[in-house]
Amino acid sequence: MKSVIVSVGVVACAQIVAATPVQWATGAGATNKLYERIDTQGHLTWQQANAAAASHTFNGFHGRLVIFNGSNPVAEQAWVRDNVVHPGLGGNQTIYWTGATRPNNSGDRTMNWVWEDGSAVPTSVTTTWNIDWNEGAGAYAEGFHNNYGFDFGDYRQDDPANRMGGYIIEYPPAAGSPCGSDINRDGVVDQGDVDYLVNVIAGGQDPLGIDADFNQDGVADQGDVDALINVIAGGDCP
Ligand SMILES: [Ca+2]
Ligand SMILES: [Ca+2]
Ligand SMILES: [Ca+2]
Repeated sequence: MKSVIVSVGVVACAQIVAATPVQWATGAGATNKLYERIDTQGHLTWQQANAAAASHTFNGFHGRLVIFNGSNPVAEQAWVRDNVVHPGLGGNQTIYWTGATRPNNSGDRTMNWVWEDGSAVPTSVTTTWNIDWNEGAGAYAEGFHNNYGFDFGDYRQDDPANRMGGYIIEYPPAAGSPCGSDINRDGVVDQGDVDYLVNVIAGGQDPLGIDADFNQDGVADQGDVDALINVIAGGDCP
């Protein structure tokens, strides 16, 4: 069912010509988030990658550097490696930035890593990384390491040795639904989305921070609810 929703969304937004993000929709630990590898040329600091990730959009949702915050972060990391990072890379020795940073290279290597959203990276994840601080003193970030003999590791944010091949973006689960109709981001498009939207428009709590102007006409009102119901019933995106 979820794969059907994804394919509809891709068709409806065929004008987006960037590489199509891949959704992790099935299996243990599946996040329903969408992931995309962006290949770049030459020097790339973590700050540059972080800003670039936020400038990418898919189905109306902004991307951000990938973070592993699903129900099983270690499984999420492995899934992204196998399905997003590795395909097509071949034997190139290169690194792709993720959304994990550390302000310096002192203290316990597995501690004090922070995701781009401000939450702490659990040691269940950092203990799977090769943290060597080989690049000397400075601020670090974490990346997928292709063909280094290990898969995940630290690297200095300013890319001192021009090792970067790009960065990995994630989009929220709702980006996989037609025109963002999975309002409540639970992986299915149904009455729950209508309920969530109606509640937000009525002034209720909005823990997900949605854009309640579903039909993008500048106001959040009954017209947005009607447009969402139409999409759920199989109609066109507004
Ligand atoms: Ca290193
Ligand atoms: Ca939903
Ligand atoms: Ca509206």
